[in-house]
Amino acid sequence: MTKNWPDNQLPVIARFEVRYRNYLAPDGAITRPPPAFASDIGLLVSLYRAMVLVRAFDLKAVALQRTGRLGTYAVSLGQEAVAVGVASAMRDEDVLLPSYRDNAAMIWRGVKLEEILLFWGGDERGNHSSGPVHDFPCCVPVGSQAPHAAGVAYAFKLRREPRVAVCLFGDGATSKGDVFEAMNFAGVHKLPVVFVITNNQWAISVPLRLQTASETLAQKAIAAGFIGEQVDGNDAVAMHAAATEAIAAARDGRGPRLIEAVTYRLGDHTTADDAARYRPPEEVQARWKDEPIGRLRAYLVGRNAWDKAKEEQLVAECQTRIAAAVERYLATGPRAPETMFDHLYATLPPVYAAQRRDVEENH
Ligand SMILES: Cc1ncc(C[n+]2csc(CCOP(=O)(O)OP(=O)(O)O)c2C)c(N)n1
Ligand SMILES: [Mg+2]
Repeated sequence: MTKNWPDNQLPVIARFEVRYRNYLAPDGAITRPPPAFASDIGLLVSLYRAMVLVRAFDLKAVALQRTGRLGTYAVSLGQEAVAVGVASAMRDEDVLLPSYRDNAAMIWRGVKLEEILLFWGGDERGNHSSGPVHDFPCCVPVGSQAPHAAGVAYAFKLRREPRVAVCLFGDGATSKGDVFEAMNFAGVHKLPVVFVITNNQWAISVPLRLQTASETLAQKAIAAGFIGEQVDGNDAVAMHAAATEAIAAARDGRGPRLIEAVTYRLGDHTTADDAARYRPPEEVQARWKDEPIGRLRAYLVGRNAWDKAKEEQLVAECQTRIAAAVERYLATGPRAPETMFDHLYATLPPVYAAQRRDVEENH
């Protein structure tokens, strides 16, 4: 009989830890002293305004889809603090690589509401946006923005530019080879890239427990040789703080970082989904108490920085801005069909050039 060796006597050669960041409780109370920037109430108000805007915009986009005036659309209901917290920590010259659910980050960086509507209305002109020209368009293939981000960061390193690639993707994307390959490469080459996982607990109908057996998603960074931190993704202050630190570290040549933003997808996956078919409405209801907008509002009200009149004014401003964007979107005429050939190649191969001519002349 084999002797049962006491393996637990073997020496431990490595230990790892994952830290968790939170400053605001769901009721807006402070859980630990917030970082210095939190005394800049103007900044916190701007984070709040950006979250309120995107939530109202999402509602309108869904209404447009339901009335046949927009294609499939993905709301970010409940997870607004992630994209806003991250985008607000970036510099203009950094590069954003967002997923399809990160409109709030794109809007923060200057993409116009009507451009987002154009894109989801099936018009490629929406991707020729007013955001920084070096930012990437939102990525619909799950996780493929991660290797792009590693490539962008590799270019920054080679050119010795103090810029950072910031890449957002979902919990589901962490099961993709692309994501781990990108993190591995970024770790080896100490690239200036920050990966942000928006862990909203769901990948369409797949819950997190079927996505991974890992205790956290943040710890996936450890295998790639860099720091992974878990953050309360419903706390805009924590998101801004975590992103600021991670981006500064990447810019200073200290290599990549991973942020796991823990939040919850309060809405359907997209307008093509009915989440009630795979998750109990009571689960969703229970998560509303954690949502990020009410939390930051409560904090601001507690500091006398927000009140009912300001809220009413903000809601009215958002409605006016959204209505004007919708008007511009709906007034945009369709493109000529032959333009579908225009943006895939720098120089159109002859076979497509012929097809383009055919479409132009006969349709
Ligand atoms: C490569 C690829 N595979 C599958 C899909 C279909 N798909 C779209 S979203 C999605 C789930 C993604 O979940 P997650 O990464 O958690 O992001 P979330 O939608 O929750 O923001 C899947 C499988 C896709 N878009 N791309
Ligand atoms: Mg998800």
